[in-house]
Amino acid sequence: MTRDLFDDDDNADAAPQPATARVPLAPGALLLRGFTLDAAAGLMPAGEQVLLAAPLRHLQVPGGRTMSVAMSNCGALGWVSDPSGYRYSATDPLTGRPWPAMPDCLQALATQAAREAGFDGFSPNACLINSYRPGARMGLHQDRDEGGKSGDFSRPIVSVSLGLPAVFLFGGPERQHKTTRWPLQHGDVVVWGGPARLAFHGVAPLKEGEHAALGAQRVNLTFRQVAAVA
Ligand SMILES: [Mn+2]
Repeated sequence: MTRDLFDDDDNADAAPQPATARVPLAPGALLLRGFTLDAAAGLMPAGEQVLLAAPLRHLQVPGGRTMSVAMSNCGALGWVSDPSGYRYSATDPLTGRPWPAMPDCLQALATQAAREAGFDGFSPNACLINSYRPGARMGLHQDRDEGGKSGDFSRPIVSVSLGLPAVFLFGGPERQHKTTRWPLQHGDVVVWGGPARLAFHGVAPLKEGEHAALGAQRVNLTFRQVAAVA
């Protein structure tokens, strides 16, 4: 008997996984497997340049806890947190300078991924760079600092995974909604917008491992189009 390569009815674990695929996570949310696999080698030097000018750092959240994920930004605006709250800022509080410009290759990737997911005209002005070391995690949260005073959530979030694999948790618009778990690999991109834009999401604690290009680390680039900052 000849078995269809992608017929996984009888044993999902044994079915070969295509290198690229479109996987719906929820209405408005799409995982583009391997979307940036070919471009990944070019993205990493661009990211390294950004981090020379705006180093990774562990931010404090309101309440005083320190995040396990190290962060930086590029683009006109960067997401920052301190004991007084979360916000977007045009300057890096660590250096007092504007954030490094968003490299063209990153901007183009984000626009292409958004288009692929059905969101034309995405033009991000903020790219948050998150570095996860083994054990680092991101608790369930919504991305809602982008809407500004007008509460404009018409633009999607584009999230690029590089380095070690991680498990992405994706829920609904209320914290108590059940979450589903999605393994993310180097080169995967998740786009969520429309009815999924304010979905709660997070990342399970990163497992130990070593990635050929990035070492014991997962780097997540998330692109946002932030409404005017007050
Ligand atoms: Mn988020």
